[in-house]
Amino acid sequence: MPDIGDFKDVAVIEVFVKPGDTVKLEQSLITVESDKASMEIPSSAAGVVRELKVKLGDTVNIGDLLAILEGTGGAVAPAAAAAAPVPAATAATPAVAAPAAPSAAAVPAHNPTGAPVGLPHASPSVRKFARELGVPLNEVKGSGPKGRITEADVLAFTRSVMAGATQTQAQAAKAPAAPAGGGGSELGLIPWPKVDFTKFGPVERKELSRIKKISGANLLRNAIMIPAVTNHDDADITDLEAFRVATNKENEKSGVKVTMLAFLIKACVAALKKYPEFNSSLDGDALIYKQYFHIGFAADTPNGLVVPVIKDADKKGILQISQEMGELAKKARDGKLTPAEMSGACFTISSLGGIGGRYFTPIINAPEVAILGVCKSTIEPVWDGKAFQPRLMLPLSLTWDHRVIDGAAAARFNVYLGQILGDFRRVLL
Ligand code: CAO
Repeated sequence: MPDIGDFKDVAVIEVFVKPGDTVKLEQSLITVESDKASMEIPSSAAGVVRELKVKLGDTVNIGDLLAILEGTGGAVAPAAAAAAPVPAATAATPAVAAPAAPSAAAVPAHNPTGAPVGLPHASPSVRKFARELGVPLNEVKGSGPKGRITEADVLAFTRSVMAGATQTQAQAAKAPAAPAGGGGSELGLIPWPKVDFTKFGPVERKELSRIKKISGANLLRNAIMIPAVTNHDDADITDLEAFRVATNKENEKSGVKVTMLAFLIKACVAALKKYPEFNSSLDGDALIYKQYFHIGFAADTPNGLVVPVIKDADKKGILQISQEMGELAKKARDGKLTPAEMSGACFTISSLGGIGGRYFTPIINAPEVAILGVCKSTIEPVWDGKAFQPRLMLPLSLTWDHRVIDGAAAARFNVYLGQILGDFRRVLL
């Protein structure tokens, strides 16, 4: 059992293999579930399962032996997975945040040997959601990976029952699936177009990476379930950019490059402190206000998007944040981020500043309630009351959950963010 972060006595909720099965390297052996997340544990070796050391309902800890495999040469290897586990696509995993695992794209999708018995196949948050609605999970048909029941399935079931459908009809109601799956029927949508593209020209079919599959499911849920609005604004970062460039010159030898994103993280912490509802999460009819400031940042990797998290950004200086960001971004690109390094974010920043563009509408990384998108700064003519001045303007796009935040608060958040970025001394006030 590998180190999966700060977990103890996690329950085994699925067992995918049985003695006699042939297991590939990094094939999922079991799913474990804590009160926060469920995740699949991959095998650290390939071979034939000689003995399983865990069963459904057991609890496991780091270092526990999960199975004994017999290699093709007859050698026996313990399959306590050494590779980092692949978080399952649950509500608890970051959303935009595609969890990365070492060689995540290379992890083959496992084929469960049979339907897991016992607990319905759903994450803790989905179970909680179902309990709140009084939905019997064992009557809900799962549309997620491996038949996992998603929040959308629970909602679809509820809608069907409320519309007077029979239970069978309710079960038949399909949750929104990946577009190509043709889901969305309960939303009254027409089916996803099925086109034979070869009729029009040569094509090549490529499987989505594991990160894309996981993030896609999360993005779809967040896009459908969150009444999201995006406010666009500009921040004058002329002086801040000059300070950043000067700081980098002074620190040339340190090897740490101060980035605009580090200043944005610090500025967002100040804005989250001033407007605490942006640092909250919905829990039924209540809001959980977080008293910590962990900021996620979207990182583009060859396998897809991941969101590493700078923990306790309020307690760190710009240099430390820049250094940590550099390390986390490298780990992200190398596919070496651990689940712990991608969890716990209160708020996410998605910066396309190094690439280009003006504004965009980022999707909220549930259960967070807002996300800041940043694009490339450009010199703009800004009227100072007497004349136009050339100022370096940074485009900001703040997407927020309208169930928690109102438009006026979002506008204030952006204005305050702009004021801080315009004069960073305000952080001290
Ligand atoms: N305006 C103008 N220039 C900017 C800028 C901005 N807002 N932000 C960064 N830059 C510049 C940097 O100064 C740097 O220039 P130099 O090389 O001349 O110093 C260059 O752009 C490259 O920056 P970077 O991208 O390497 O560094 P970063 O700190 O801005 O970003 C990271 C790091 C990991 C966030 C980034 O590499 C990345 O992955 N961005 C993509 C995130 C993404 O895909 N978001 C979309 C999510 S929705 O699908």
